[in-house]
Amino acid sequence: MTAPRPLKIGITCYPSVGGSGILASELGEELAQRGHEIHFISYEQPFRLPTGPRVFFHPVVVNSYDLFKYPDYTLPLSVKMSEVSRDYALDVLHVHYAVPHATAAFLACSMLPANQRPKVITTLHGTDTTLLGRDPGYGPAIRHALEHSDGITTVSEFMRQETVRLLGIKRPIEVIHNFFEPHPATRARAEVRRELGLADDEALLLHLSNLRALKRIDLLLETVSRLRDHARFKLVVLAGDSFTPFVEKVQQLGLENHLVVRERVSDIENYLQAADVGLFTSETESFCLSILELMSVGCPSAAFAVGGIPEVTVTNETGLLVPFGDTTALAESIRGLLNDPPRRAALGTAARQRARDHFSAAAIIPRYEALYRQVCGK
Ligand code: GMT
Repeated sequence: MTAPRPLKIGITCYPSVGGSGILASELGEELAQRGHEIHFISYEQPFRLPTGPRVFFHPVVVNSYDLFKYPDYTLPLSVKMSEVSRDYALDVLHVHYAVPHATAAFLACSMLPANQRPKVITTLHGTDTTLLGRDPGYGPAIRHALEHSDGITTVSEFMRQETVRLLGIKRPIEVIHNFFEPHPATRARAEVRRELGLADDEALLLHLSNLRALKRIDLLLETVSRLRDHARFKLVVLAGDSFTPFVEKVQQLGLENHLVVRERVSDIENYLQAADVGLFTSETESFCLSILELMSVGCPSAAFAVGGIPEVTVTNETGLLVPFGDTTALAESIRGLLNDPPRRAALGTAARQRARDHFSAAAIIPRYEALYRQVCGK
């Protein structure tokens, strides 16, 4: 049997630091390694843009006009998507995060003759459904774009159910969980811990996020302040945005000596492998890619059991989950883990195995490839 021909795939995502953009970039990298031709279309190079053959980047140029009170991105994006689809004869346009990417894909296809239209796959990542989906100014447009996508995927079963509940989508929605494939660390664990100022007997609690309101950094700081008198540790925050708004709270809680912040880190594997426990306090997450990133290097996390997080990590097997808002229980969980290195190691080993079995590139990329082939065959 001959191998199926490689596909030409356009990927539109947010290029900034954020789970959906990271996932889209890694997906493009994995697909290119499998022989497909990948065309990223966005206003900037994705934060972790893969390099190598078969990977292209097409910038969207947005001009500003005095006439407009609000700059428009959707129209120039849709024009670029239609041009790239036509010029490179794309088979598939895969858009990550519905707003405005799914609408732009719909417009892009409308601008092309029927025989030049790529198939459109929309992957819903989180607040495109849970926040914008319930906004009357966005919901109907998101629903319309989804109804016209050739395939819809969500990154967790939680997200699938929310999409049905909030947007009333009746068409099949395929759950394809996120994946993560760690690159090898380039610095030794001891060196990274030294750089972060950790003493030999201090544990490294790691938090990675874009610090948006729903990440509940207030609860993160509250949790570590409860831990302060019971353990030797530093909280390291890899921040995708400025940490300045939280400095006052850090001072109020007297946590200055327990906190290290690094902004816009791109070599995250170096920090992942240096961590002892991950700590997350989001009020909602469709998935929480950061927990998976830590699992993939054998590090368990403690978090609130919200949204899709229980699909990613299993409490008492690969990490620890407590009810939302219970910072006392969260601090207790971490204290238990720090005081019991064999248990921490066992959870970490199980976490790495679960990441490999369920959320590795080998487990997930064939699912996307099968979906592309299925819609292209229609
Ligand atoms: O939906 C968002 O808030 C943005 C999005 C992002 O771009 O970071 O985050 C979502 O997508 C990630 C990748 O699929 C998930 O790991 C995050 O859990 C999810 N965030 C939320 O659901 C709040």
